[in-house]
Amino acid sequence: MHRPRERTTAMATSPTTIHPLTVAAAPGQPRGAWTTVLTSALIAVAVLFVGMMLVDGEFIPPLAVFGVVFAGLAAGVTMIARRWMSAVAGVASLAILALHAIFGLEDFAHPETFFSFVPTLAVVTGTALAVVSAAAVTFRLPTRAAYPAGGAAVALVAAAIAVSGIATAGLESDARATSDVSVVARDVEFPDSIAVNAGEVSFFVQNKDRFRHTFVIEGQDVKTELPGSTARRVTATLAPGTYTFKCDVPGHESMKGTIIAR
Ligand SMILES: [Cu+2]
Repeated sequence: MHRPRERTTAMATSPTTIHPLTVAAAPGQPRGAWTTVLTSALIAVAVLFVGMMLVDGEFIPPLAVFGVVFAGLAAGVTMIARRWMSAVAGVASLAILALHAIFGLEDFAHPETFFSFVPTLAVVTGTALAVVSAAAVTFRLPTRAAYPAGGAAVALVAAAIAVSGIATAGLESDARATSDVSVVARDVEFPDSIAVNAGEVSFFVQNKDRFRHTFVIEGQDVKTELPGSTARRVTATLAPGTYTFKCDVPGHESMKGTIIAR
């Protein structure tokens, strides 16, 4: 009986196991360039999440979890040099990228609030870079673009810090008039209720948080952006009755109260 010798021969004569992370090296670029960029991006995102907690000065469970997960992914990619590990890091980064793209979309329109604009942009940039480099490692793409991609990400974040820093520094709070009704936003909370005299009402809304809020009166066509650490005057004409006011920043659903106009 004829045995398929070719197959055994073929197996025996293929002794060179290609390292999973071996990719075609471009001139001047080391073979593991994408892995280096991926690891750096994962560490940067982990540091960002921990940094956001430090800036806020409090323990925020989701940020702590994300920080630990991304530090773990960075360690995993470094220690487990397998393509599946990079793929896992890529999928996790894509999830965080999607989350921030949805919840942080409005932040991009408001560079005048440094502590909303920069963290959101940095997380989106870092996770996007991680997704791209994880894909490059997983699918063994040429390393030519690795360091330029990393450099572009760093340049983008640096530009965002400069632009947002200037925009934030240039902000001024509105002046308060004696008849204004005071409303304070602090620690992602608004007061539960505000009593006002019906008619033309001027609110003096102070945002005591570093990040942005909004002041919206439902059904009254009143919506004011409240940049971090600033105050805005908002005027509305209110007939006697009750009105719901809120902040409509995604994730700030707890910032809701009632205006009672008499
Ligand atoms: Cu808010």
